[in-house]
Amino acid sequence: MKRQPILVVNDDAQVQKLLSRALRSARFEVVAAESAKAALDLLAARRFAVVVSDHHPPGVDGIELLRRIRRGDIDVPLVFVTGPPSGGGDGAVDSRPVLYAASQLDTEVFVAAVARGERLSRLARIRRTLDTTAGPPRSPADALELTARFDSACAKLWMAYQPIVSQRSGTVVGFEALLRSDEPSLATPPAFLAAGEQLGRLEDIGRRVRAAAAAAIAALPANVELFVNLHPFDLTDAELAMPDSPLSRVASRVVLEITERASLDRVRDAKARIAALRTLGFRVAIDDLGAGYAGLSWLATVEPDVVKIDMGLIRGIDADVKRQQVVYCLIGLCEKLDVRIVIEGVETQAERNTLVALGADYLQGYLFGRPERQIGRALAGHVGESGTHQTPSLGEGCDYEESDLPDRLAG
Ligand code: G
Ligand code: MN
Repeated sequence: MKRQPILVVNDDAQVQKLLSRALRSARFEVVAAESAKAALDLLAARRFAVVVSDHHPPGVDGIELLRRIRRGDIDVPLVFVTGPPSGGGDGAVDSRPVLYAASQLDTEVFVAAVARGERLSRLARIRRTLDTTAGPPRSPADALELTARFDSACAKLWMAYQPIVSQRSGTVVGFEALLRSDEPSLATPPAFLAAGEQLGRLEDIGRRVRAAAAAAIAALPANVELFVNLHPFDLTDAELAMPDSPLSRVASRVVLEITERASLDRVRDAKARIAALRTLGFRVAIDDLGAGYAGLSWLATVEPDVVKIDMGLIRGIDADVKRQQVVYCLIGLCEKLDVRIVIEGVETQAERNTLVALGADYLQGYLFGRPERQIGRALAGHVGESGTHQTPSLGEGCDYEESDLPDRLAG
């Protein structure tokens, strides 16, 4: 693991020099900041192993500095350097063993505290990498830490938008809004959602996602739908079903995707809640069909308007007769049930051609467009003035090769 530098915050040039020299002679790389603001700017730009500060850095008090540092980096240990009278020892000053008080007069104690801080910093990073648990936080300190990371992830939440393209009409018919966060410790949607579930704060995510999605609809032509992912527990949030919530006001343009990955069975009255959403004008999709358990029984429980087929069934479908048979039957089943079908994760032209040959129309995947932060940019890249899909490699409408299909499926 690459060694990270120590950030020393002190406005007294004399003390700054003393501390930096002590650390450098112990082979630490040191970066100096003369104010709390300068320190926070540096912390926003890169990671440090340890932050060294006195109790009263200029601008803010030490605890406030700590609070602001924790917003950006929950792990970095802080060594508080105290004045002469209280010095000595490196005792922890809060419930997490990451805070140290060390006297600036005793460089040996000071350097030892920073060295311990650096070891804790490494351990915390290793733990973060390994920590995939989804149970409730193990201790109040863990809960505090997870809360801080979760708050940071919420503050840095944004949505990416990926086009869904009709092969028959050659137009973009919709976009899926996908959750993203710039909080490094909860960077993937599953990690972010697992933290929300652990803390009982999934509705914080759901409300932000829906507000962002509602705002994004303004950028879309009237005939383009927005697909918004719901966690099954979002169904229990009263805000979702309120007629005057931001998303409900544009419900007729929204398809709510419910993923089967998390269990809908744990939601009481799920069927009635979904029916209430339909009354508001929302359409409802089953997401990732084919990826989890209980997939097909959901067709009866949810009675979806749309089914989205998981990309696991699609990968390499052009060379896999079994996958072709499964998808062919699913397309037929959805036709019978009068359910629209969207196929996810189409990456290659060969997959696309095979799917079109099997009768698929609405496709989504990297072949047509990656999730993009700017929905306008995604539109500009894929839809011309007239709303026509412009990806040149697609060819015209439904012009697939019969040879893309194995004999027993063709005709
Ligand atoms: O579970 P859900 O279908 O909502 O998740 C969609 C995820 O799949 C998104 O995170 C998106 O970035 C990713 N994705 C979208 N298109 C493709 C694709 O063509 N290939 C792969 N591997 N991933 C994709
Ligand atoms: Mn989805």
